[in-house]
Amino acid sequence: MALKRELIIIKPDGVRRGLIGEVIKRIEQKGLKILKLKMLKMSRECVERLYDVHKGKPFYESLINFMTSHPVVAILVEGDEAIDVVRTMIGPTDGRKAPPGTIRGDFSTSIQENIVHAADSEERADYESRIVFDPACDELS
Ligand code: FUP
Repeated sequence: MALKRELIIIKPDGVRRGLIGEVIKRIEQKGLKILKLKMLKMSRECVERLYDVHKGKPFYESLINFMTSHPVVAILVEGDEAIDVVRTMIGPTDGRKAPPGTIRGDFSTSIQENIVHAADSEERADYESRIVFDPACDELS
């Protein structure tokens, strides 16, 4: 058993569309343990840190604007191989290609507005958790 921690963010579209409960239900139903959970409105600077690897890409500005447009919900979970388990549950980035049964496959037809973000490694989960659970990153606090 390889116990790992994964960071999930319910993106502005997921929150606006009333899918917070649906995403949390799926996390709990799967058997992942929720360690931390927080609603926040991310500052631009913190979203830029979150998406540092995408800086300079054509979709970067649009992505930053979208992620700062509305509150999000950050969820830190723990479970056996949690990174792989969560990435499988959410499906591929493009909601149009994500298979039914995945969160993106069931609720999105967009690449950007695809309901959830999840870190792609343990290192990134740790890095991203520090950002989203930092009170300084939350414009609601
Ligand atoms: P994922 O790890 O599945 O969330 O996807 P990526 O890290 O590849 O993408 C990060 C964010 O950039 C996602 F919100 C989707 C967005 N994106 C675009 O908007 N356009 C693209 O062409 C690729 C990614």
